[in-house]
Amino acid sequence: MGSLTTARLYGILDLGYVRETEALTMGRKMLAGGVQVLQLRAKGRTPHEIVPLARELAGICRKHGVPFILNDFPELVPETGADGAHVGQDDISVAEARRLAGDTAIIGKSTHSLAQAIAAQSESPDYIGFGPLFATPTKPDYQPIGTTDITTVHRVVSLPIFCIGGIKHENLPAVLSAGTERVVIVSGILQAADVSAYCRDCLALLSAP
Ligand code: 3NM
Repeated sequence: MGSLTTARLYGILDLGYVRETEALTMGRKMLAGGVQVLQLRAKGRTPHEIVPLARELAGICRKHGVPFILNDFPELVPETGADGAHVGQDDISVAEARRLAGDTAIIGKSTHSLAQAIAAQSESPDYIGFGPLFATPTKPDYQPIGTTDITTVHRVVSLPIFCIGGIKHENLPAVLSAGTERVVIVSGILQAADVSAYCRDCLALLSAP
């Protein structure tokens, strides 16, 4: 399986943007484009709705050697074959998520400030999200934190840090210049005219020396 420690492009398949019937096709396009981590985000859906789709996505991701992460629902990790789960600030602890998901599961945690990122480190997640950098319709109620703390967060937090929120191909060079190597992109990917090409173009920027 690909490793989180080398992953630079993390794509989220958010059912707020993609119809359930299109989700597998979209997942395949994202993987063909080279996303190195894939998350299923299905806010408001029940486990009953999530499990069949998650199982299929887990199988496709496994073939590509890409870690597959469920947003929330760590308890569904064992039965879906997902590689892990992502929890938010208001969700259960990393330890509790790990207990539900299994010892070898990848557990990620959202952080929305430098202070939260530092606090999250003591919970030992496998990675953190850091954002939203910019205002985003995908998470409209969150205050953007900008890019000024990116250098500091990388200095003080020794976990893989994925910047998130309002990141697109257009502003990726500026985000990278602010001091990160890893990003999560949601609407930029899902609304692209050619999803795979968009992912490849982002990866080209992310992999540039
Ligand atoms: N989490 P887009 S921002 C799902 O800051 C999510 O924790 C965030 O979507 C956080 O790439 C975000 O469309 C939305 O802006 C990112």
